[in-house]
Amino acid sequence: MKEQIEQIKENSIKELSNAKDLKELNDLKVKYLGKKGELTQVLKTMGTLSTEERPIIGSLVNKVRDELNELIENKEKQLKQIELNQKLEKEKIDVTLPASKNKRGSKHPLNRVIEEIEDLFVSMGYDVVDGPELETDEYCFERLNLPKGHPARDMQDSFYITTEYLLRTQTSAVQARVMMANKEKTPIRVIVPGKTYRREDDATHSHQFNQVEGLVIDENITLAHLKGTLEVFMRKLLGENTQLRFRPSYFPFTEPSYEVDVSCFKCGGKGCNLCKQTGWIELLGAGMVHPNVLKMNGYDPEKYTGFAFGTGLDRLAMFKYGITDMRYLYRNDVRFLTQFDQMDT
Ligand code: FA5
Repeated sequence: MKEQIEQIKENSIKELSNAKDLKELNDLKVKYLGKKGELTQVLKTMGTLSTEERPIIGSLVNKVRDELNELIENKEKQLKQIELNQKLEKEKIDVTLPASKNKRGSKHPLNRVIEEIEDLFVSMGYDVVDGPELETDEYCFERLNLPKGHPARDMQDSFYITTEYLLRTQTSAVQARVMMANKEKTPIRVIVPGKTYRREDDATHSHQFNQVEGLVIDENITLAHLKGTLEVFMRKLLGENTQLRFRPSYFPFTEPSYEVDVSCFKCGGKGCNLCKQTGWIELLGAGMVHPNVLKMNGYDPEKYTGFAFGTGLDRLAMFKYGITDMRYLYRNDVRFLTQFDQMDT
């Protein structure tokens, strides 16, 4: 039996030393020391031995078992270290590699312009107000001095939903809403950025576009206030050297009315392809609120005066960022939209 134990010891030491991984080591542990393992089987036959042999063989089996346990423990440590090294080797991080780029969204050029305008006017004490895009004929036209059948209605080709409801053609509709909501309360100082709709579609006209409206009503408001306000507005947006030119025009809701041009910010007024060699770019409609409009919407025109202006935000964004076709603004092409991250003023 002694030889048998020595043989088991020899075999197991050889096999354990050659174990290549933890799984193999564990299988060998079971093979030799497990419940049905070879060494355990030897212990079970102890009953057949004489009383003299029993303690000798017993202590020999225990010694071998202790030796094997120690061997397994050491081998286990060694294999674990090897596994860890292999893992570390595989997961090695090259800190010199360039970092992968985070894809960030970018602000739409129209929103950039709207936010810039809002910040400016809020800093001058204006409120930013909103109105419905599905508007009534009453607010879009009638309360702005444009009764049914008025020829000036043809200036804006409209999307009517019913005979009474249409998609608003101008943010001026909100002028009447603000006046009706405040009735004689002054001062009114609001801007209204928002979507507007007309039956038009080409490189410089879109069926859906954006306007920003401005309205101020108080006692003693004059054309000088309008001029000063538009100067601040345009210079902030387009550059300190921007000049303004007021040309007489016609809007049913203002009297007098003006088209307001700004000096071309590309050539500084000398003439270039952007301003079609004129040196000027038409950007705004404006004027003093028509007395009829004041009266119709709850303000005494003998006591109050006001000014209003409106401009197309799409065109403003196009000029500011050098965009050649308005339809780019609505195609949501990420390559187009991300360009403006670097261009902020
Ligand atoms: C108006 O809409 C007036 N409500 C502006 C106004 C307000 C005048 C307050 C007086 C007092 P107009 O139709 O010119 O005016 O449009 C104003 C601007 O909207 C235009 O200068 C242009 O920049 C923009 N616009 C008009 N139609 C389109 C369109 N189809 N696509 C893109 N922009 C447009």
